[in-house]
Amino acid sequence: MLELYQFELSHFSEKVRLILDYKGLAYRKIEVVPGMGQLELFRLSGQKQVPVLKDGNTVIADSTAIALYLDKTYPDRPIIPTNPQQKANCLLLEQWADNSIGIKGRTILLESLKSSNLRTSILPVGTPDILRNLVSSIPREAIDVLGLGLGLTPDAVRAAKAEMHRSLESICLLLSQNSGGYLTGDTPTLADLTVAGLSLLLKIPDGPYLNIAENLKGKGVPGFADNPDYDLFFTWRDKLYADFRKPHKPDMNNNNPGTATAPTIIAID
Ligand SMILES: N[C@@H](CCC(=O)N[C@@H](CS)C(=O)NCC(=O)O)C(=O)O
Repeated sequence: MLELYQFELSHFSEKVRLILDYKGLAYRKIEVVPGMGQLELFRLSGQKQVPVLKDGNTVIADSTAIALYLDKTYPDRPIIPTNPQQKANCLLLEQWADNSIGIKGRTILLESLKSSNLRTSILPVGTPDILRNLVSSIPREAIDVLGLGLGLTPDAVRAAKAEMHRSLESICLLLSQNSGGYLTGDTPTLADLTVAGLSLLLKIPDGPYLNIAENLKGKGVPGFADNPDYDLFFTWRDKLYADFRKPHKPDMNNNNPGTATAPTIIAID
């Protein structure tokens, strides 16, 4: 069976889970423990980021590479259009969404991580106490310094939020103009699945899709999740989930070292 090395609350992992579900491919989730688990991931894939897909002896890192591999290897329910114009639009939108919604979304989330509660709550359940305590004991000032070191300046956060607003406005315009119901036509493509999956942390889908606390479902980043200007987008996204995303199934046999059986909650209000 396909194996997905992931973080449950990673939006790039969610992009791949949505693609796997859309294509009707069964897979097993392997929750990577931040830090220790990523060393194993490095040994497996030569890099330390999730998602990583393992298909027999084939190991693929990076959500775009995984998407292209899946579409080539499992061509049923294709996600790359054959029509040249639709294909170009699809690939451009996917690349744009990775860099815009994916990367700016992370900046916006990182800013929220300044609260110690939120910082520890996004760690997977299997995270050793020593690491959990270490993360929670980092003072807010140190996070600010770290944040500045990572380019998380107030200006960078403001710019990320402004870009996210422009991105969502553009997506709403595209959706309102496209009678086919999807970004490039009348069936979902890699563009739709990417945009929908990467919006995970802006507003957590309200449904049985993720292994998280019930009270977090439907919650998200204020100013985005509760903004009526984006109702069209989130209604579209939630319909895509209802139509194609499969419910989370607990894996009773997850006993991989360096991995967690389930992620813990994320406290976004
Ligand atoms: N370009 C990569 C980005 C993946 C990525 O940013 N993954 C994040 C989680 S959403 C990660 O693994 N972060 C941990 C780290 O960088 O150490 C992709 O498309 O898969």
